Amino acid sequence: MKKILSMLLVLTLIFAVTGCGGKEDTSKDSSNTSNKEESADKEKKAKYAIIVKNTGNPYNEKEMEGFKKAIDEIGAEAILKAPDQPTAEAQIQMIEELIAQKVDCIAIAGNDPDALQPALQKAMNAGIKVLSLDSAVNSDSRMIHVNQADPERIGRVQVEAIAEMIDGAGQIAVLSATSQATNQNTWIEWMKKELEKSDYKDIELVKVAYGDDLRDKSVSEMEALLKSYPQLNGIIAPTTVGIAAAGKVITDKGLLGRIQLTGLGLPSEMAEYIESGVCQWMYLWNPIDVGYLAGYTAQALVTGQITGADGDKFTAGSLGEKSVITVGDGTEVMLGDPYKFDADNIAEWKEIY
Ligand code: RAM
Repeated sequence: MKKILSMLLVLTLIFAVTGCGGKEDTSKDSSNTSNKEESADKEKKAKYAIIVKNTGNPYNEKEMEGFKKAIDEIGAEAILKAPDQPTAEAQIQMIEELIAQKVDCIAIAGNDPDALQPALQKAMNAGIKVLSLDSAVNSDSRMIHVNQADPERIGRVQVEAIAEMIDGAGQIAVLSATSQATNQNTWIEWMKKELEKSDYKDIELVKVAYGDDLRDKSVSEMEALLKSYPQLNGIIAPTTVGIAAAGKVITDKGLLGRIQLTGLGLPSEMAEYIESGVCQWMYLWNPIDVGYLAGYTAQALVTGQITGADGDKFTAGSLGEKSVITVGDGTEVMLGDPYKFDADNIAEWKEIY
């Protein structure tokens, strides 16, 4: 009996092994097709997350809108996140949540260049593709950065503007976002370099103030600047929250013509101040496009089309072909040039962003 049982067992095993082998051979082609289907399916089901600087800023909302538009076009799932405060701590908590959720990609507008590194490296070690947009994290914390425009141009053009508005002489101050924001800090560095030119020898930068991209804090920082520097002639606010707050304070205090204002503003928020002359002109780019470009950059990383290396190329939906270039010790993809908004074109743009 024992012999019969062990013979049966051997026969069963032989059958199982050959049966299995046969199945593998004949199913090769169909398994290839289903692999393709599976990866297309996986791409569709991929989860693409974006973390912007903070809530309550229409610029960040537009950025998320553009990101979602790209991810919708791809047919995947977009996860949109914004902390209440523009801090690294709040973003770290969100990164941890997204790692636990096993997302495929995290795109982040960093509230600090270095503080997010451990969390973002943890994400990359877990196979999540990481990119920054708008405000870069350091090159060890990401695979690529999506830059809105050339930082040197952004910085220099704002100094050129305020110098022209105050006729080349007087005191100016900068009303910025947070003291840790990579984008604003880089632009301010370029402003300072521009100010070294002899053309600006009669212009004094008296202070860089931080309104933290919070509306009320930006208003009170602007009021404090006026109090501390009664001779102040001009303000550069390289943040959409700051410039709108400064426009409001100048208007409310009846300082039109006495204090000049320029910087980076959303046409929808600044139209009234441009129309009144409080801000003669300012600059920006399309924040919807910044988010949209980040969405397609994310897809190119997730599908393995690019690795974030110099020379990589991909098609960013309706924005067309984009190339990855080395900047400093990391790589970037760039949206375009900053755009000038003034009384002649503001009516047209205020409806868009
Ligand atoms: C604010 C944010 C954002 C910046 C714009 C110009 O909305 O700080 O990061 O790019 O201003």
